[in-house]
Amino acid sequence: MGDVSSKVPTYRWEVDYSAVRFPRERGTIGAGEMSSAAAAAHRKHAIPAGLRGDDRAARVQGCGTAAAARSRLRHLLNALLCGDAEAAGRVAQRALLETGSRTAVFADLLHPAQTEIGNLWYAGQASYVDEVRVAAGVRRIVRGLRPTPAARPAPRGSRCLLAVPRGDLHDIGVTMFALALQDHGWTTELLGPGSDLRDAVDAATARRPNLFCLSVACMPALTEVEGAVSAIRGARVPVLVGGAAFYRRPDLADRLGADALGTDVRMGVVLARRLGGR
Ligand code: B12
Repeated sequence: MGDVSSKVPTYRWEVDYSAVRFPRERGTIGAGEMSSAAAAAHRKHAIPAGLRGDDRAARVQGCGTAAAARSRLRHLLNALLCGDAEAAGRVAQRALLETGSRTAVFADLLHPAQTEIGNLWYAGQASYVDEVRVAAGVRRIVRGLRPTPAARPAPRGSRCLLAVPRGDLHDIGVTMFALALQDHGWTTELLGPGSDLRDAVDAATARRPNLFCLSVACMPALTEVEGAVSAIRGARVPVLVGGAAFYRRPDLADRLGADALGTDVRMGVVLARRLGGR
């Protein structure tokens, strides 16, 4: 494969990146944006040292240095903003080739790209239309990456039920997480965004998976989610939560009574293994 950078056109939105902090340079969440209770909860759930945005993390990504990782992210963003699906796909496929891990591409490239689009929107440098175009491109890439089975999968027969609250359209994160779980040996069942949380409770209590996962971007009434989490845990099924709703309020995971919060797909598979408990 040739040099990706030479093939990616420059988008007219070419952004002044000095104004935008990359998510991995400031950790997973800007602690300054949180209340002290939220910051304490974030520390409790934080990604272990070594998985942050430094050169060490860049090496995990197969990028060599943090600067190379930023450059790859930038090429991807430009291609996605242009609607150049082919160029964007090439950047992601190259990352997959170098890391040999779909989970790494999700956690270290595609998730940060989406976060960056959110930041650009906040900075007034990307529009809603850009956001939708990029999301469509990322969805396509997610579905086009080949499975990369993990060397040490979860025990045979590990089953996970995943759900999103009714009407929550943010399906990219939960799709990535389901695929990463599959690469780590899990059988996954995803309840669609049309289903009620009561359906999720019924399914979890009837099917008794090893783990129940809830992905939330738009949080429904907290009492409703608390009730569902409590009923599922009452059936002795551990509950792992994640998604954009927890970015600035990681304390919500405790409030909901969840067993743990996974702030990205890599941390999610580690926690799933721990909670799945076999
Ligand atoms: C793309 C996007 C959209 C797209 C969604 C397209 C799609 N098919 O998914 C569209 C344009 C449709 C959209 C709509 C809206 N959006 Co929107 N959107 C985003 C954006 C820019 C990126 C989301 C994304 O894909 N992230 C990438 C994925 C990979 O990240 P993720 O979901 O967090 O998943 C990762 C981890 O969290 C983890 N994970 C995910 N789930 C789970 C579950 C478990 C158990 C575990 C362990 C881990 C895990 O693994 C993933 C990979 O690492 C974010 C901004 C941002 N900074 O993220 C806003 C954002 C999520 N949206 C937001 C809002 C408010 C909306 C709207 C209400 C806007 C509006 N006024 O219309 C609507 C709601 C529509 C609806 N009914 O759901 C808010 C949510 C606010 C909050 N809860 O705090 C955000 C954060 C933007 C903001 N304002 O700050 N959005």
